[in-house]
Amino acid sequence: MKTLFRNFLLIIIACGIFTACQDNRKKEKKESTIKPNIVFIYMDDLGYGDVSAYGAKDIQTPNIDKLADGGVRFTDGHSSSATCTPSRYALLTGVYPWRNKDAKILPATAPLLIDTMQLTLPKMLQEKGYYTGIVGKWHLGLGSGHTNWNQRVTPGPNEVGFDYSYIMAATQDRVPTVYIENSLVVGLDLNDPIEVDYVNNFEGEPTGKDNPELVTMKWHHGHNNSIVNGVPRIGFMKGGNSAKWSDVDMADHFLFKAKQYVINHKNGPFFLYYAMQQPHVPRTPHPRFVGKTGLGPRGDVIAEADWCIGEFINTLEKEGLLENTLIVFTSDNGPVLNDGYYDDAVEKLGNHNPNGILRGGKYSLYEAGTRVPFITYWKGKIEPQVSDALVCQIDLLSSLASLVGSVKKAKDSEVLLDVFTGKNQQGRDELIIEASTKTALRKGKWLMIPPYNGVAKNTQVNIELGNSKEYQLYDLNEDIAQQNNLAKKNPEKLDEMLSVFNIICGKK
Ligand code: NG6
Ligand code: CA
Repeated sequence: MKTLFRNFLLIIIACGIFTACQDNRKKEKKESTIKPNIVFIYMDDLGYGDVSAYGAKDIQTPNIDKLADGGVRFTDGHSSSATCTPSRYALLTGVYPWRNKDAKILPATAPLLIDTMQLTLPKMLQEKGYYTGIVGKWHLGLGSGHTNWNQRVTPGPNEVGFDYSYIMAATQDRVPTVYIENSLVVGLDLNDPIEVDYVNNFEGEPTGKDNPELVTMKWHHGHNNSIVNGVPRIGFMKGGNSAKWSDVDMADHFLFKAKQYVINHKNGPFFLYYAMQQPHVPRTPHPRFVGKTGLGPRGDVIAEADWCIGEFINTLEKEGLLENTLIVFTSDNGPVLNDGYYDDAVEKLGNHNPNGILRGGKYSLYEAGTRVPFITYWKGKIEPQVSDALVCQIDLLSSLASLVGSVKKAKDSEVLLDVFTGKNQQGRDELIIEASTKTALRKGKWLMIPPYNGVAKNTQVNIELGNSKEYQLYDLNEDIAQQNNLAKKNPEKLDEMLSVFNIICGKK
């Protein structure tokens, strides 16, 4: 009798546990159905004025415009820095790049910049059940300092939160000019090992400097080391011939990988960081885009990128994913014309202004350095609108955490989910912007740049950097082009800005 009773009890307990498990699984399933896929379409050096939805007349970007017209088009959206590595560091970690002394434009041989123990956006999403991937430009360092490109190149994206990675190590103008999939160089023949050096050339290897007869794209400044596909690069490389990418096919190649990723993970939820290489130098449009815009290769690669974005969105649509995918479109920093090659970007510019109405450009503390096209799109969920809210890419980590039910918050990343989804337009109160480790404060519509040594203008790239011996204070409401320095006329405002700046940046 006793045993019968005990068995009966055991059965009841087992049933209880089984039902609880079922309930939990149901809950998880229910929870996962409200988690949208998340895609970042991240451009390289695309300017505020380079998109027709932002006023460009001589370049048409119909596919980006569709996102802008159907989502939130931010007029005051910023990257965290006016150059790539620091900007991407902040995007993925939610930490201001000036807090990390190594967050500068990196050679491909630099060690991984993100601490593998650090919170990252993809790690946060992984914890919430997302499959996470990156396709495209990395430029955040790889390995521990002595990279052997013929073995696993690690740690890298897979160690900081990406389940899948298909990347170029640094930039299109830096060696090694190969793709790396989940830490292995794609198509490498170990009988022809890759060697990379950013200081010394390998004996007998031609360079842009010494062998101008071998180049098909002429260098203007820098970019005179190893020649690959007729393009002289930054850094020296030897071997790895079978693994070298084809520059003109790069856009199609990354697009194919991005589409494949979506199709493979369509049961989601997935996160994809689609980090496109355009319109960074060297600008190498596929032949079918050559001459499309009349603005030379820079215009043509923007048209090419826009086409890729259209194709990518078609894939989401075909797979029935568009209503369940939040897309963030933006750029890592502002525009530059001559960034080291003679490629007609200056000569064929015509009336196009990559900055739009803004002053400065890539490398600059003026507005065009970090104010970039910034769009959020989620079909059926985001009400189309133009938003003047001040937002920064650094805010995506904490904001998306709140979207997917994560309690994670990164140091400098504000929760602005309602702003990103167009439910309100109350953005940040203040933001520290950065250019080559120099910082400035945005507060409300005011911008304050403290005095900095250094040239006012980088004449090689023909961009004003924001350096001045004087304080600079601009009222962006009245003076978006930053023509009237009000520092002397409005000392109270300057003092107020300075004290906030000192508190945030921890300086006296
Ligand atoms: C600079 C390069 C520039 C570009 C930039 C990185 C020279 C003279 N200039 O050092 O061409 O590669 O680094 O651009 O080498 S970024 O968008 O990745 O920050
Ligand atoms: Ca860039």
